[in-house]
Amino acid sequence: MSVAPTETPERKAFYERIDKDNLTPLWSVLGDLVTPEPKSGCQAYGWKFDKVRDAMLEAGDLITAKEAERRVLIYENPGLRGQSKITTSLYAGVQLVLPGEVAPAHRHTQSALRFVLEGSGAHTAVNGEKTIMEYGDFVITPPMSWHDHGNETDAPMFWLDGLDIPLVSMLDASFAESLGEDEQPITRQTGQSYAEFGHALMPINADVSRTASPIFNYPYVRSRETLEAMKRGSDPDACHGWKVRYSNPLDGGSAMPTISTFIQMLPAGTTMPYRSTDATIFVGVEGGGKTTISDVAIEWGPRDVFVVPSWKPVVHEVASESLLFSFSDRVVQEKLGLWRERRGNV
Ligand code: 1HN
Repeated sequence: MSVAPTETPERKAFYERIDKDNLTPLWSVLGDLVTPEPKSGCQAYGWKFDKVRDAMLEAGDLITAKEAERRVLIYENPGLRGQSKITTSLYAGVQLVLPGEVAPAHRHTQSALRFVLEGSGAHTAVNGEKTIMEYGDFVITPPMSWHDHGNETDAPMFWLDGLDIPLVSMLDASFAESLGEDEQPITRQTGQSYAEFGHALMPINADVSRTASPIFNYPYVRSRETLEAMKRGSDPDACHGWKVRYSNPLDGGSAMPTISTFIQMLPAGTTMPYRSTDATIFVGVEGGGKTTISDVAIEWGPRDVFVVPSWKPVVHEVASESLLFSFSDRVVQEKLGLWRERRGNV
């Protein structure tokens, strides 16, 4: 759009006069409001897990999971400091639950995802059912579902949390409450949701109008099997390798209403440049390599997190087969008719 018109003394006097009545001229701000391309404070950036892990263990000495409610260190985008955002629309953090600890039951309108980074066998409970978490598992807590976490193992458990907090704040739609108990009552068998909905079957009376997936733990062993089968049966996509999205078996849509989630296997080599309007958070799962986002190169390995802003071209380069989990607000943009992508160097 055009540059702002010059400020004459008469115009300036006028702006100051109307300012008192909370009015402002569009022609002074239009260029910043409606840009020819996405323009964001969000920056390309990466966090090494080893460093985050050390800080988390220090936090473990300073505060209990119960006192903190959630013992989390927030990944703050360097271009959005002080806002608890990893991208303009999404929040991410690393959570630590030590042996014997509980993170007490609560619920909120924000959707949350967990992606397990370290440990084996701790649990999360969602809407009356427990699930045991393993490395690479992807777990969801849909809007307003009760959730609490516990670690009955003898090792610390770390996972990445992704939430739509900035999106919900923008809409002024935050509601939250505590249950008042550490753990919610368990009314379903562990693994029941996956057994009922995870095999292309579902109970005949299932409520298919739910906006989030009835599966709340997508186990890594299954995701990996799918990617291995795709690798055996098809050529990799030039931009993405073999890539799948986590879907809601009720309607084929996104597992959560506001956050899209993906896992991909990259063959050894370099991907074709790719850009899309959904700023994306990536998590290394296996292997590792270098991802170049415009002119910023980020080295990553398992458990490392990096962020790609909207509409910045991305190239992944891996020496051997590597896996990446990722999430973004793509589902929201698609529903609003805003999502765009571009393949190749154009
Ligand atoms: C939350 O409920 C969890 O349940 C983690 O583990 C992080 C950050 C902000 C608000 C709620 C959790 C959160 C959160």
